[in-house]
Amino acid sequence: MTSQKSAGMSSKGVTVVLGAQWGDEGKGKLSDILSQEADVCARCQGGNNAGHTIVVGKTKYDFHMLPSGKDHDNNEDRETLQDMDNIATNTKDSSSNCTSVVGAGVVVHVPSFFEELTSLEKKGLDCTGRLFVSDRAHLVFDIHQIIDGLKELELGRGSIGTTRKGIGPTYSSKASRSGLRVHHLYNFEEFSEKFRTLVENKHKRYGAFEYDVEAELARYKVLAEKLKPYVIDSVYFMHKAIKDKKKVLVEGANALMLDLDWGTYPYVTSSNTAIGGVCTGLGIPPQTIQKVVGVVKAYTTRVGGGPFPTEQLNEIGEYLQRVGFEVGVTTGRKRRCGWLDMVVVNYSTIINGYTSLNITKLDILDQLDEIKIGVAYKVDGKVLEGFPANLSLLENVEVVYETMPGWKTDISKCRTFDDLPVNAQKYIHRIEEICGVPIEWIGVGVDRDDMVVIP
Ligand code: 2SA
Ligand code: GDP
Ligand code: MG
Repeated sequence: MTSQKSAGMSSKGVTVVLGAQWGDEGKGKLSDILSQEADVCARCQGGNNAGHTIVVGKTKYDFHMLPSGKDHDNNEDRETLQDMDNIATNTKDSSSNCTSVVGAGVVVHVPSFFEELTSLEKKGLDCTGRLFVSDRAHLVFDIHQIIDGLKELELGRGSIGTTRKGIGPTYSSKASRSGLRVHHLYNFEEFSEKFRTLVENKHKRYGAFEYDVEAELARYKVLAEKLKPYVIDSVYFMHKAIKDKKKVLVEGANALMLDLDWGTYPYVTSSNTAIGGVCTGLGIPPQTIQKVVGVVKAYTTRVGGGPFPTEQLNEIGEYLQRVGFEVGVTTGRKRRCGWLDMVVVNYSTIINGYTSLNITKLDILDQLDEIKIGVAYKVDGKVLEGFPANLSLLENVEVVYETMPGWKTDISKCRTFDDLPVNAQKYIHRIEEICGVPIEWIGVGVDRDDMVVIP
């Protein structure tokens, strides 16, 4: 294997975890592992469309809008960071704390924020004093969620298959400069006026639908006060954390192939899920980013509509769905499944510049006789150089596969590369060879500890 200094976060600057395929690669699990050495874990884009599952011993946590990196074990002896200045001056052992930041690029549905928080707290995760929300983050309202559903209905058979969490309509409001941000909540007169205009304009576009504006405003008056202790100037917070050499982890949501610009448009989400979204969503300069980890599932999944060249609409796809328990964390939809597509991983590597990879769910392939890797796309017998922008072309590519023998062995107890069966090692080597990025972690099970670490 390509040798690395040490598996973990970069010793300086910002470490970023990004999905390299269509999402659900297991970013949450890696973020959780890294958060044990992080001071700050931030989300930079997306909203509660994301679903990150973390398993620590017998406890399963589902994160949607909140960053997964929370150091779930160490709640009891933890010192809390009560305000943004403490982050800079606090010099205690960083392994006992990780503060979460919902960055400016995230879209926040405040009622869901509190629902998620309550459900995590019920599982014993105390977020007091270590969870903050940017005052620049845009607000998702129920009206955005209603419109998400209406837009999908309008699209009919060509629908995107969104999570209906209002993500697209909220980013639309942001881009058309009619959105409301967290700070607007604290001038409630201005907030109310803008909110009424927003609703009025949506009715003009989508016609009559039930929406009680005054009840919503009354609800937000209460929510605004409840949210107040969490609201910060995240630009200053992040700047100070970086300046004071805190270990900062950025947890990507969704994935490269769902990026608004680089994904399979229009079958994408509405934010920049690629590396660019880290800078625009957190207001941090690119040179602060020292390490970019690409998370790659050992096969491919996709939830929602859109082309998927290596999809297996057969017993292999069914096997991967069943054994990999490929079900949406947010919507409960079955995920579509297929072979690992290295054309996707290579494209994603070019854009995100991964410094290392985490291959996840290798254990799901344990029972297969042979395993295929998509290594190229052909059109009219010619290999394509890049990844096609045109979906009609993408839908008609012929995938060139390499076939490798399976290992037919339970790998869940493997903890070092040498523990893996030879055929599993060969599969990993081949991935590394094709994309030219060192592999630092290999997931072999759901639990935090089920990870082969390559130092
Ligand atoms: P949206 O709701 O506007 O962001 O949907 C647009 C497309 O983005 C896809 N998308 C996702 N794909 C994979 N995982 C996601 N998170 C959940 C999970 C999804 C779920 O972790 O399982 O529970 O269904 C996610 N979020 C958005 C979506 O399917 C559309 O294709
Ligand atoms: P994310 O959106 O990228 O954080 O991924 P999700 O949490 O939506 O989906 C990944 C699923 O796979 C979760 O249920 C994880 O618990 C699980 N998972 C992550 N890594 C592994 C692994 O290496 N092996 C197995 N069997 N499951 C894993
Ligand atoms: Mg997910």
